[in-house]
Amino acid sequence: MAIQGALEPREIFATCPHDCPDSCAMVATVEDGRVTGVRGRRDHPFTRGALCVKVKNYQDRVHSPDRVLYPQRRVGAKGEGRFERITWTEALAAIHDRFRAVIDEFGAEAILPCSYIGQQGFVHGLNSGDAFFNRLGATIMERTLCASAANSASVMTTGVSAGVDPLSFVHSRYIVIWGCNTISTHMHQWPMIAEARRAGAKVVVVDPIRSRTAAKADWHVRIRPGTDAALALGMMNVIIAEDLIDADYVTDHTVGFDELKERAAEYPPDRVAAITALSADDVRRLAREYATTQPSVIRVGVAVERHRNGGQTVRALVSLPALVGAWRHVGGGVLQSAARSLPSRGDRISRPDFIRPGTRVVNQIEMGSVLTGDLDPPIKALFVYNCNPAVTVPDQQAVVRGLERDDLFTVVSEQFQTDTADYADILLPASTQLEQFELVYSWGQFFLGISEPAIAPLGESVPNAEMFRRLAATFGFNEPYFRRSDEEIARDAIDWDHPALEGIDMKRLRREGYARLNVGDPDTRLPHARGDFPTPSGKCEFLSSRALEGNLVLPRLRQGYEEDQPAGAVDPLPNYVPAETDDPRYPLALISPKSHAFLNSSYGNLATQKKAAGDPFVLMHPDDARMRNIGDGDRVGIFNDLARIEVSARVSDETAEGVVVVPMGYWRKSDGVGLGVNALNPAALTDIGQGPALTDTRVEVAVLG
Ligand SMILES: Nc1nc2c(c(=O)[nH]1)N[C@H]1C(S)=C(S)[C@@H](COP(=O)(O)OP(=O)(O)OC[C@H]3O[C@@H](n4cnc5c(=O)[nH]c(N)nc54)[C@H](O)[C@@H]3O)O[C@H]1N2
Ligand SMILES: Nc1nc2c(c(=O)[nH]1)N[C@H]1C(S)=C(S)[C@@H](COP(=O)(O)OP(=O)(O)OC[C@H]3O[C@@H](n4cnc5c(=O)[nH]c(N)nc54)[C@H](O)[C@@H]3O)O[C@H]1N2
Ligand SMILES: [Mo]
Repeated sequence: MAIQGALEPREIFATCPHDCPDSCAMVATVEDGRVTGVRGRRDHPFTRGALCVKVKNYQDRVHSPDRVLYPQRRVGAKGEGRFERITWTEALAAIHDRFRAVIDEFGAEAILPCSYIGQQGFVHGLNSGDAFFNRLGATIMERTLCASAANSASVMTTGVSAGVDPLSFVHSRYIVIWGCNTISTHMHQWPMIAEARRAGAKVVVVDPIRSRTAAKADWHVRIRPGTDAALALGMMNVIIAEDLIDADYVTDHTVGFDELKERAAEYPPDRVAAITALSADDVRRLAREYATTQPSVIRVGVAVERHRNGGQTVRALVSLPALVGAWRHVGGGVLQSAARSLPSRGDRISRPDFIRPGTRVVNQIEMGSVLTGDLDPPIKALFVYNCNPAVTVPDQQAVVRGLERDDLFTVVSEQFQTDTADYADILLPASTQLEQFELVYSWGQFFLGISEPAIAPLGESVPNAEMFRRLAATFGFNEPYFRRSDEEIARDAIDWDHPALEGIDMKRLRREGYARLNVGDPDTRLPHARGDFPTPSGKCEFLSSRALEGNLVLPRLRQGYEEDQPAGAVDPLPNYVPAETDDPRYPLALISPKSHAFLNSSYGNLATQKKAAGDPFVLMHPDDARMRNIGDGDRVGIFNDLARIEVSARVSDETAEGVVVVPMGYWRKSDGVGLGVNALNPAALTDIGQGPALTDTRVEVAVLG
């Protein structure tokens, strides 16, 4: 345990549990069994002591009077959210009996687990229930709500590489923040960018809106949503035509340059300008500056992968550094997901060996149709933990129709009574990070963090791992595997013998709270100066052998299940495919980025963050508003064929003409109309990685009369 004196108040090491690239090192102060405060650890080289607006009063989340603290059983109608308290024994028995009845009548595949990264740890996170559900024989849910398109696309191109260390950004001289709102969504990266800038770096933000980050950039490249691949291919066109490539690097460390050159030739600046709403001069300028100002680095945000062409977009972006030899320099290259630095042992977490051959796989984005369509066998039982699909999954009305089904038995494990929890038949109480032991990875930096329980779980809440231990025992899964303690699970989760973990063990983590992985010194680290791309060819694959051979799927997101795709299903070269969105009734592009004060839908119910976020709104350009007689503050309806939602208009040139913005995360029950922005987003999938294609959504907006 951390700085643990015998006397209160005690200080306990924790790591922020949220699905965020930063994974902050924190200290919690405890007095009389209560968490009295949290603060960031100043000594952490990446997070440096600052906590964001979401987490800096984390004690209020822990001790909120709205916590779900006891098992409960539904008493009202589905969705009414009325429950009565029961015991854990009763809850487990109810789940067991109903699951068994479903299995007897429909088979185990009629049971569907649904989780995401409400908790970003190895012990209680995304995969904490996999072994249980694999053993049960349940349908596998492909969990692709976030970065699966980009992860698959990156792995296809540069391999299982973590890319540039965010701390190395201080050495970068040209920083392209591409579809990422750093200041809101991973603010701890900003000080490194600011330091680089003081040393002369130029900061470019590619974003359709003047986000908090774009407002601070040297150059805001205001691109039309969903057209980033065309811009990247246009940059390649210019870089190749003007001979700005690093010819030696390309020859020695890449595959498929000739083919890429042909593809890029299809994207001259004039054509790209017409697609992206930028000028041809801007395309040329970005290409020249990016290629010639070294070290240049690209920070890829999730927004660029959020459309049907999202995977290929990321392929194009992560190909750029190899073309110009950016990888030769410290602080040169690309950062998409740092998590690939960590040698995790997915096989020991998810136990894919428990999966019965041929088990059905469904996709989380399509949850609405999965729950309402005619599957054989149908889904008769649903188990939700670590996620809030009633808010975060597209085609919200279909999801809700599914959850409303009287014949669907739904279990929800939650800290709060979310919009999803309202539909539970059995609601189970989940503990928070300060009530449990956890080992936390990061997808934005190279540190591993630990959390010690600062207080005992409140009420009868339990950490996820304990919930699954209880469930496994109830179902008679007697393998010792299902009895592992939290610490044993943490030990199993990583390959501690891997060179990245040299000198790091649990003892040290418990003593120090965090440890930097052995991935090299950020001031000298050069992951791909000599190629060494962990791809099948060992090179940066402009022409993807995985696409040619058909092996694109990331197993971790599928309960360990791996499936090959047919060769030829995916274009082996980065490409741009326009969204088919020319319905004249819906001329406005809708994007739904993260809220500054919420963490996805988490905190959407807590006073401090709700106040900071304000009421739900749509941001629209003054010209678009004028054409529709919409004034600032007017109540408006936003609609398309899927749904209609009502919010207030915020008229501002922060957004581009033709682009409307409704930040995500507001709860249905608190947004005044019962529908959120995901009601307008169809359950469309990306070209690679089966992620959500949210950015192709088109809508119309009208003032409410
Ligand atoms: N405050 C806060 N922080 C968070 C989260 C949160 O909900 N709130 N969520 C966490 C999670 S799970 C994630 S995945 C990360 C994501 O963090 P980011 O990668 O920053 O993702 P977004 O906020 O979705 O989008 C970033 C920017 O991309 C822009 N954008 C939208 N469409 C396009 C497009 O087609 N092209 C380009 N170039 N730009 C586009 C948006 O206007 C937005 O400013 O943040 C994490 N951190
Ligand atoms: N329109 C639109 N939709 C989006 C996005 C977008 O940008 N726009 N972003 C997408 C992205 S990037 C992501 S990552 C997803 C996120 O989607 P979700 O994973 O559904 O994220 P949250 O809304 O944060 O819900 C997580 C829930 O887990 C609960 N939780 C936290 N810790 C624990 C725990 O230890 N145990 C249990 N049982 N529960 C816990 C929290 O209370 C919270 O309600 O949303 C996606 N959906
Ligand atoms: Mo995410």
